[in-house]
Amino acid sequence: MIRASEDNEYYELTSPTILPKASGFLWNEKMMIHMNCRGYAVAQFMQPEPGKYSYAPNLEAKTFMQPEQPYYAHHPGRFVYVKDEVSGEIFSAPYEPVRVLPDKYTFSVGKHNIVWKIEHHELLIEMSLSLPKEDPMELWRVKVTNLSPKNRKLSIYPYFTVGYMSWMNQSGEYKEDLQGIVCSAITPYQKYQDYEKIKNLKDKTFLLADQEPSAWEVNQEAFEGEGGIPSPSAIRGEMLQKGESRYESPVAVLQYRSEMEPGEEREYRFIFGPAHDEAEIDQIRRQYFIDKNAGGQDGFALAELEYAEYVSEGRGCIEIQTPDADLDNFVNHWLPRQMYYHGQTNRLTTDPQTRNYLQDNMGMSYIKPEMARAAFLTALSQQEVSGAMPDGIILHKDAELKYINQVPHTDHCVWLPICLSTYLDETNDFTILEERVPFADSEELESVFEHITRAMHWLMKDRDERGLNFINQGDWCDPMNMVGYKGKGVSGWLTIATAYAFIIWADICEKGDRVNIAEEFRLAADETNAVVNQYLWDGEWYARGITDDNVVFGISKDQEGRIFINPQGWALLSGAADEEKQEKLIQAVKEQLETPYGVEKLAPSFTSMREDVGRVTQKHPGTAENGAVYNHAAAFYIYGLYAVGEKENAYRLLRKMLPGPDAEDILRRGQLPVFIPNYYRGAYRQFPHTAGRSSHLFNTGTVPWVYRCLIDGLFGLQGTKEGLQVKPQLPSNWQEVTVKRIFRGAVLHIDMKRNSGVATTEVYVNGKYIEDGIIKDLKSAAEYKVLVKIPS
Ligand code: CEZ
Repeated sequence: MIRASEDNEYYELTSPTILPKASGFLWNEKMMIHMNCRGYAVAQFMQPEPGKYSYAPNLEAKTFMQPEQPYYAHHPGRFVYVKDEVSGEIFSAPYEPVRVLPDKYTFSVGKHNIVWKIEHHELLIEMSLSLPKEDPMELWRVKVTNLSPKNRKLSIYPYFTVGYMSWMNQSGEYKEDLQGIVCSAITPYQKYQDYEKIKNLKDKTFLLADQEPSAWEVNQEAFEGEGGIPSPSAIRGEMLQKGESRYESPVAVLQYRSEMEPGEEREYRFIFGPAHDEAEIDQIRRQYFIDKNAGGQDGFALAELEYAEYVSEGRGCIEIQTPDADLDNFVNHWLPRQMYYHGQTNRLTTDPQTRNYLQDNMGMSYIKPEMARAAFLTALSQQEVSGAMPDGIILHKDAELKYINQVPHTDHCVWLPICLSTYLDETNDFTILEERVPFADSEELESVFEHITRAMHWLMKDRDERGLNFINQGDWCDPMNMVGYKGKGVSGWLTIATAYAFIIWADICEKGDRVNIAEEFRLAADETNAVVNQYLWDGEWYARGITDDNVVFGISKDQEGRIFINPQGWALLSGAADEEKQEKLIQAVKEQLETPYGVEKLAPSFTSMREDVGRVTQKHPGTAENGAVYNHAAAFYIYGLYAVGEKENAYRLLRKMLPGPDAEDILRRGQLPVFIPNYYRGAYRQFPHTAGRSSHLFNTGTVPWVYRCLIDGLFGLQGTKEGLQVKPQLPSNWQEVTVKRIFRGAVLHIDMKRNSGVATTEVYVNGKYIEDGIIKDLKSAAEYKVLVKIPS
């Protein structure tokens, strides 16, 4: 049903119907495409705001990427209809829209391409999608092979959705000189001031072909006729009508009629994407198609190669071999790729939420630390002199502040030291702390030290008389917007997270020779933890907050939202929870939040609006922040478990982030293990039937935290000022693992083995015993053999 390819470069699915939403995604410097196994696609490109070139059939709302997107017959897609000209039989690859179950089907998600192989009635259709590195466009290959022992008369009809482009102006036609279809539109606008912006947009959608088609159709309605999209009337005829679209929804369909001998194969190439004008399309055609025909370079193939190279730069810093092959596959191949995607694209927004931007770059610290460094400086240069961090980081001069960034959240400062600490662990680059950057409201330059210290002071001040941090209209939990909008409500989680941020900042200051500041924040952390225990401990776990009307919530007497995961995990990190409290809260989480699919964000899920908590309670129970297995929050908790040495609990939950290994679990999740989704449905105890279902949304802050869980926790290979600290926390049933760790340029081949002869973990480098388990004086480009003996 699903399997990794032999070289582990692809994940394969062998049916279009058992996991109908299974998908993969590709991205480049300007775009992203989410491709489903049945041929549906969601693509966006940046100009600089996200735009489309393949639209839904009706007016689409502009929004950020959503979980659990529904697919429907006219959903934008890329298909190939195939007609046997003799029998008249029709099917389509990869599966939609005709929905004839092929004799053989494979959907393979790779890192730099997505490939299908469909065999039906002795025809093999191979489709592949790749992207160039820079330009927003799709590179498609469609290969047809006649597997039968006789001549075949065929027509194939590559179909690319253009959809409803614009209510102001839309049209489309075939252009002989370009050998392709060009559809045109005007992005709707009303203010004359917007004309300056929209006049430069890439409002055209084009489909270029490397081979001249026999016919085409550009009018969606004419193509479908009475048969509709599963059985378009137009392909019943001998030839498509060569129609055009005049303020009618365009489509890009070509027809290739051919006779094929036994064993013969024919490959077609297509480019589909947005452009500003025909000159640009002509330029693309020359670069990708013509030069080759003229004996020059094969621009298309070169672009594919360059793209493969680009994606492969997203390598992580560990390669593992454990008793769990599925985990190995995910960690070695897909997890770094997903982190890299976040770091490179900023989730296709020009004003990422500050916490997302910082955490995405925390992940980038493992892959391209120089990019993370630059990002931290960018973020800090938008800080206010008061120490406050803005809700979004503006990355482009023409960026518009998105809706969510107009809502004041109070947590942004805590992420600064936390995310920076990973960067420092990896690089030991303390010079970043001396970098001088301006503020949003002042040109005056101050060091990064000073900036972050101000952020910590801001957190220290943005508190009520009890010493609890205000929540305003939200914290990490975006939609918790009505706890504190009157100015009084406080966030339990944020107060705890602040204590943790103080500790991290104190650690950094100490290592950066700012001992006084370190002391100040250690003290502040202790005081904060004391306040947390005084006002938020509910007896068995920590409360989530206290509302504007002084009502404590997330406690045992609540019917819904009785326990929230975030205060629990972060209390493990901040040290608020002593051993007794740790035990209690871990038990409470196990009993009330753990499910077969991971740990839920809260429980029971809210089933109706709680006006003193906010719109989080209005989300469907078990989805997103209202009680899903929200992997970002689950990852914080797992990280907390590792911080207190709870290795069995930690690994059990970590493993639940991936679908599988058994078939039942995979069916439940409905997703291939090529990314971690932002959530799996929760509300397990309320709606067991839907629990476990993947959101299929691969934008999530989860991934860098999972990586930290692996590096700092499970394998215990965290960087420190002195070197690499080896402190694994393997689950007790693992006898041996090997890890290749790339660290500050050095390559360490680490073998971790249970050994009944040792009482505590012992570390040997090239045969030499290392007293404190910290491997020092590592040389860049040098290789080391490390043996770690772990007590049985
Ligand atoms: O967005 C994420 C945010 O990008 O939700 C997280 C938050 O920490 C991230 O910064 C938790 O709230 O209703 C909403 O506005 C939601 O909050 C979504 O925007 C949410 C999506 O699920 C995307 O992951």
